[in-house]
Amino acid sequence: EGVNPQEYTAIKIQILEWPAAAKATLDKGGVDTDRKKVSLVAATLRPETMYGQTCCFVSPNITYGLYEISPTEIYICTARAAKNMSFQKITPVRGEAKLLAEISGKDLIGAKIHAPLSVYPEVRVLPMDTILASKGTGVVTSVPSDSPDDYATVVELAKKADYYGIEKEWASLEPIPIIATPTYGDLIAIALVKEMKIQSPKDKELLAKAKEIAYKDGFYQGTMVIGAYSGEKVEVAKNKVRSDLIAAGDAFVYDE
Ligand code: A2H
Repeated sequence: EGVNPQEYTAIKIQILEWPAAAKATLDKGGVDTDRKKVSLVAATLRPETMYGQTCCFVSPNITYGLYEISPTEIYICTARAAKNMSFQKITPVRGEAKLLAEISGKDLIGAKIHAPLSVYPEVRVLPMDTILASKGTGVVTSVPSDSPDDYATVVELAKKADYYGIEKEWASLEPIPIIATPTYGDLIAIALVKEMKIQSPKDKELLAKAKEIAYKDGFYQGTMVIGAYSGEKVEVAKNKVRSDLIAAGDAFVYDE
């Protein structure tokens, strides 16, 4: 963990339909999720891009927990994130996060989910090998229009769908223009991946560079081209979109 505190927006991505493997694990653990809202919690630095979510990534190599947040609500994230949340007034009891069940990221793949603000009302959980268990919640929502990492990952998944055990269509939703910048147009991540000839999610150094450019250009030069603040500068719109998500109960502040 770094010395710089990071303030994330935690996005609640509701599970609409469990894959068979996940269902089996929950049944075995005696966890009844029928009348409860269960959400994957994705940590993001770019709440203003949530209109463009096309899937949600988990790591097939991470074990996630289902944590009871209230009698009617359950969050899915890493144990480390749940512990942090318990000291941020997110769980009912300070310092405690009640674990209901553990589930492998692998078993969550294919879950049908609802990502708040996304123009796609239903998307899927897909695998991302580069997720770090030591950062955020271990869950990353995918915005391929604005995140080079996300774009490189969905391209790879669509290309090798069988290998990853997914349906190609799940990784093939069109990226949505969210932000326009003078230099890179309205799909900055795709422009950068092409310009820098990034071939796969394993091109770490190039992706780090692309990420840096996309982040700065989007924030300082970008104008929203979708949503309630279309036409406004990203610098201004970012916090408005974030506040709206929080007010709607679709997100909360998560620090680490
Ligand atoms: B961002 P920082 Cl559109 N492992 O959200 C790997 N990546 C993670 C992660 C983890 N455990 N937890 C969060 N992230 C991603 C949106 C986005 C993001 C866009 C553009 C850039 C971008 C949609 N994905 O991040 O290391 C999440 O992806 C580039 C900075 O804490 C989160 O924000 O600085 C960001 O990395 C947090 O990265």
